[in-house]
Formats: sequence, C-alpha cells, structure tokens
Amino acid sequence: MFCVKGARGLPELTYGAARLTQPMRRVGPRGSGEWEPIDWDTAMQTMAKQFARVRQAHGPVALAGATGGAFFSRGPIMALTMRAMGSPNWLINQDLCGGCRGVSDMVTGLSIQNGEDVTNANTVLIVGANPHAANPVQWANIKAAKARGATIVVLDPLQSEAAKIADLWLAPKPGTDAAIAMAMLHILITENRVDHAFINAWTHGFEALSQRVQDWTPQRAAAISAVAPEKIRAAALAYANGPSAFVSGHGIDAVSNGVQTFRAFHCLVAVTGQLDRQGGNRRTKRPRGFKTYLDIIHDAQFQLPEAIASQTLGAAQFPLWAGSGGWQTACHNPTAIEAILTHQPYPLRAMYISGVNIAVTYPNSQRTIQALQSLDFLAVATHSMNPTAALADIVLPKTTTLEEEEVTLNAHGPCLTYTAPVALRVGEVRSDIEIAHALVQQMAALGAADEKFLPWRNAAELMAYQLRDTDIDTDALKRNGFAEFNYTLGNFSEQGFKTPSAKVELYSQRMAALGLDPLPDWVPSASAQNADRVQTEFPLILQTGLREKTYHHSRFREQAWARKVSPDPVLKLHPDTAAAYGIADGDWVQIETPAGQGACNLKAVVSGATAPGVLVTGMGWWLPEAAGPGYGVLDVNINAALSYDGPYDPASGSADTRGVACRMRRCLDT
Ligand SMILES: Nc1nc2c(c(=O)[nH]1)N[C@H]1C(S)=C(S)[C@@H](COP(=O)(O)OP(=O)(O)OC[C@H]3O[C@@H](n4cnc5c(=O)[nH]c(N)nc54)[C@H](O)[C@@H]3O)O[C@H]1N2
Ligand SMILES: Nc1nc2c(c(=O)[nH]1)N[C@H]1C(S)=C(S)[C@@H](COP(=O)(O)OP(=O)(O)OC[C@H]3O[C@@H](n4cnc5c(=O)[nH]c(N)nc54)[C@H](O)[C@@H]3O)O[C@H]1N2
Ligand SMILES: [Mo]
Repeated sequence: MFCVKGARGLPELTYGAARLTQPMRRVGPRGSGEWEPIDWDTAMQTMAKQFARVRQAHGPVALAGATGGAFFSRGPIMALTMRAMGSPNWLINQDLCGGCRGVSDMVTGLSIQNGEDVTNANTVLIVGANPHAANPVQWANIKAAKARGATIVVLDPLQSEAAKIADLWLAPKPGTDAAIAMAMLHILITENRVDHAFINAWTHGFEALSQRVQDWTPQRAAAISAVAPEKIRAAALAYANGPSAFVSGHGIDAVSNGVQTFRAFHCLVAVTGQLDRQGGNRRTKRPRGFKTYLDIIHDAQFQLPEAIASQTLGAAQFPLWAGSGGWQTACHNPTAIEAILTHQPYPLRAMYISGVNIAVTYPNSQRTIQALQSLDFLAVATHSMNPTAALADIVLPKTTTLEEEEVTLNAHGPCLTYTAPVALRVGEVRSDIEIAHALVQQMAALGAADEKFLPWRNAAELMAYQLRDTDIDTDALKRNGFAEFNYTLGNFSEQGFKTPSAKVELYSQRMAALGLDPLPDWVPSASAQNADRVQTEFPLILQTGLREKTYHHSRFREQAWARKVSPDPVLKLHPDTAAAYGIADGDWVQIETPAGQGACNLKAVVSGATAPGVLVTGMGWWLPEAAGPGYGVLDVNINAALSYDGPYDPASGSADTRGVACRMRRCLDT
C-alpha cells in the first residue's frame, strides 16, 4: 500500500523550493533569519570547535543530542555520537509517543512491540489507536479481518473510523482504560477463562494479580469509566474468545498513568495465553545474528562507564527510562530542557538536533524555545527551515529517505526491510551518519571524542555491521526490498523473558525494587487529580495528537496539496458543547490549560463523534509562510497551550498530552 505522504510528500520534500541544500551559519542575532552559506568542512570544524569548547568549560555531560528515537538509524547514530564525546545525554520522542507501552513491555517481559497478528485473529481489541490515519497497512488488515468475520472491539472516547466498524465500541472517559482492563481481568479470572498452562509455566505473580483484581468488579470500573458493566463483560468475553490481537496506540500512552494502563492490558494478553501465538501478539522475532538499532544502543562495547551513564538527565528520577537501565537509555526531555535553563542538576549548554522539530512537538513550546535560545551552541540538521532550525547557529542540510539507504527490522512482517537510495542527492546534502562521522572525527582531532563509539563512516558500513552475523542474502534483500526469515511462535524456553524471574512478570520485581506499584492498577491521571480548579475554571477535557493522513507531525506543512486537504488546525467539539459556548462550525476558538504558558487557536469542527465536554485536536501545526523564527508556533500549535511540568508517570516520566483539563473561548475576530 502507498501512503499519500510517501507518494506525494516525500518527492516534494526532496525537490520542493523549501529544501535546504547547503550548510549555513548564522550571521545575525539568533533567530534573526540571517544566514551565510558555508562549506561542509567549515561547518564541521565550527561545530567541533564549539562542542569542544563547551565540553572543556562544563564537562562532556553539558553536550546533548536530540532525535526521534531508536526505530531508525539516526537514533543509535545520535546516541553513539554523544557517547563518543563522553556524554550520555540524548533526547528522544518516546515519553510523548510509545514510551509507556515500551516501559510496560520491558518490565513485564512481553516483548510484543508491533507484533499484532490481526490477519489471523478471531478478535481484534483496539485500544486508543487510530490506524485509519496512523497506520494504513494495519487498517487494511483490520478491515480484512472484519470482512472475514472477526470480532472488532474498540475502546476509544472518540467515534473513530475503527469505532464505526466495531462490533463492540466502548467509549470510556479519557484516561480510565485501566479500570476497564482491570475489570476484564476480574471477569476472566473469576470465571476461569484464563490459560492456566501458560500461567503456571511462564508467569510470575498470578496469585497477587488475582488478589488485586478481586475488587475490580465491572460495576466499579463502570463508575469510573462511564462504560456499562455489560459492555465491559462483553469485551472481556470477546477477548477471551481468541486467538485475539491487542492493538494499542497513543490514546493510552503519553499520559501520567500510561505505564499502569499498559500493564493492565499486557497482563490481560499474558493470562489469556494470547502471547506469541498465531492470531495473538507475536514477540519480536529476528533473523539469527541480526543487530537492531536498540541492540546497538544497549551493546556493551558502546557503553560509557556507569558513573557517567548514571548522570543521564532524568536517570535519578526515572531509572526505567533514562540511563543504562532504560528502554532506550535516553534523557527525560523535560529534565533536559530544565537543565538548559536552570543549570540543575548541571548545565546543558550545547546541542545537536537531527530529525526532530522540538520547538513544535514538545509540550510548552515557549519554554523549549527559550531553552534553545539560551544555549551556547546549537546545530540542527534538517531538510527545510522550521521553528527549531531557525534558532540554530549552524544548519546542516540533510538527505531525505529517497536519497538514503537503511535496513530495519520490521516487527509487523516480521521481516527485514531495505530502503534503497533511489534518487541522486540534491545539492550538498549529507546523511546523518556521514555528518556524525565527520563530527566525531573532528572532535577526536581536538582530543574531545573517542572514535571507537562510532566505527562506521556511512550507511553501507553500518548495514554491513548489522547483517554481518546473519545468513541473510544481502543482494536479495537489496533487490527485493525485504527479507523474510524463519521464526518459531511460542518458543518460550528458547527465547526467554528478560525479567528477574525469567518469566512474564504480572508482578514486576523491577517496579517493586524501585518502590513503584508492582501490580497493575487504575490510577487517575495527574490532570484529573487537581480537580478543584479544574472543574470551575477548566471544565473541558482536551485530547491532542489525533493523526491526519496529510501530515506526519510537523512535516509537510509547506506543501500545497497537504494544505489544500487539511488547511487549518482544527478542534472537534460536540454540538451540545458548541451550543453552550455559542460556537458555530468554522469559528476560531482559543484553548488554554491550567499550567500552560500560552494559548492555541483552532478552527471549530462541530461533530457528534466526540463526547460532550471532550475536545479533540491534532498536533504539529506551524505556518511555514508566517514570519520566522516562530512561524506561527505560538499561535496554532497545541503544545503552546500545554505544560511539560508534570506530574509525570512515575515509571516512564510521561506528562499528560491528552485528557488534559482545559477551557475554551471563541476568538472575537474570526
Ligand atoms: N498520518 C500520520 N500517521 C502517523 C503519524 C502522523 O503524524 N501522521 N505519526 C506516527 C506516530 S509517531 C505515532 S506515535 C502514531 C500514533 O497513532 P495512534 O497510536 O493510532 O494514535 P492517534 O492517531 O493519536 O489515535 C489515538 C486514538 O486514541 C483515542 N484516545 C484518546 N484518548 C483516549 C483514552 O483515554 N482512551 C482510549 N481508549 N482512547 C483514547 C483517540 O480518540 C484516537 O482515536 O501514528 C503514526 N502514524
Ligand atoms: N501535544 C502533543 N505533542 C506531541 C504528540 C501529541 O500527540 N500531542 N505526539 C508526539 C509524538 S507520538 C511524536 S513521535 C513526536 C514527533 O515529533 P518530531 O519527531 O519532532 O516530528 P516530525 O515533524 O516528524 O519531525 C520533523 C523533523 O524531522 C526531520 N526529518 C524527517 N525525516 C528525517 C530523516 O529521515 N532524517 C533526519 N535526520 N531528519 C528527518 C524533518 O526535517 C523535520 O525537521 O511529537 C510528539 N508531540
Ligand atoms: Mo510517535
């Protein structure tokens, strides 16, 4: 299947007028938009000199990188580049993305990231995911499953496209899914609809879990979630009528109670024996000997001494997240932003950012921008100018996917996929690994980096390293674009569980050791907790991040076709809510949250798909045509209205980016 963004967005990103093709150095004040073109040698020498200077003055930990995460090669490249310079600090998106799922997956030992076998499932349980827009291939599989008679169960407060085709749609109050999952566990355990063979052989803590769910009657869950007990029961029985695939998404992630929510569902997967079987949730499989990007990050030969790794910003508070014990080892982002501005716990003074647009995509855009403004040095690699790159001292022009090659383990296949460079490079653009290699080399020449951490000069060398110990035919992989491999389902004794008990931990010993609740439970999200002010001044609930087919987060906003399809940042609201506020379809409204520094302006779409009092918007908006350096980022970007201050999920460090209390007013001049 082709996604419109691949077919249309990528060529335009590569060949459009906005493409940057040459390195640039800032000549005016930061953010003034005054640049001079420079050559690559000058760019890399300047960057190395500035990084070395900061390193000398404040120590290596004062340097940080930022990128999306370890799902593409730029993740490990960024992590290893920083480690080469002696810093454990790199920032990723995951606390805002799939981080709660990742941490739960890690502590329970399931290893089921993206292994949903929808194609062979009898029941598909979709919780907080919108594959219609966010995952078109999976959406096609879900529709095919529906057509052949599979039961589709959807948990979503919004009447999503998935909810529309569902056999059973549960619309919980935002942030209450864990209560439903606990009640589903209650029903299936008390009615003995669980897989005792699997539980006895491969799980740890079933007794404790049974005790915990004892009080979680459907009635109790109904009182919290506003979903009728009969519907919860029907969902539980449908799920037990397997094989069942659990499809989860952002709707229950990136919130302050996300890890506990995911653990409740992950326990449900385990006790019903839906793990690693046909039509269930497959554990990550790989060709023997293949090194994934996560493997590289955790590889012993690329580790800094623990005394340094433990200084990763956020590791003290969130050891399951940041530092060597963390899922991807990266920083806790808000802790890093605060370190820039407050020098606590130590100063962070220079950054290299590639492949993220954090001035738009991190909550509290004002504070992120202030932090970037205050750095001693900032280099940004990007395809086109954006609100993050506009604040840089050096801007580096990046290759696009059309010009790059990469091999990735695709858990959905499962297979290896190979992306070929299909186009000649435009101008002087370079790839992430070429930039990183040159930077580390220049830094090493100044005595400020150790090249052993990044032993590859280009993508081909990295790929050869990943494939070195496999028996994959590289030529066939390149020719076909993918390579399947043999794997076994349910091979629990061979492919064990990476937990202290070497079993699936329904009761997590790692969580217990850290003083966190070892068992799953429903806990109210942080936003739901400050109820007083919330109910009077901020009576509405805000959902952010709903995906649109036209955009990938902040990308493609400069493209005419995308803006034609999705011209404005929109806010969906229920007709009753619209009437109560005197808002008509098409009016511009302004949204504020209790702890946000600013507001966000959005165009109202009155829709029965959302519940009364629940407002739904997307994310990633900025206006390339507006004046820099902000490009509208404080006007139309929802993160200008959100805070990044927490309270955070105690395990993943995620802040609430949905289910946030808010208020709304109609803009007068629309
Ligand atoms: N077109 C497009 N596709 C993308 C992206 C993109 O930007 N554009 N981004 C990619 C990335 S990085 C990600 S992380 C994924 C995200 O993709 P998904 O995980 O599918 O996330 P969303 O599209 O945000 O959909 C989340 C769903 O959860 C629902 N929801 C909100 N709150 C709750 C709640 O409390 N409980 C429940 N049960 N549901 C809730 C929302 O109504 C929505 O239907 O998409 C990926 N795919
Ligand atoms: N309020 C709120 N905030 C959110 C979310 C939400 O739902 N609500 N969603 C969160 C989620 S799930 C995510 S994943 C993040 C996304 O946040 P980001 O990762 O920041 O979003 P993008 O717009 O995809 O990143 C854009 C940048 O990546 C660069 N880029 C694109 N492709 C490549 C490449 O191949 N190589 C390199 N080096 N650079 C590339 C582009 O030049 C562009 O500057 O946002 C998070 N923020
Ligand atoms: Mo994401």
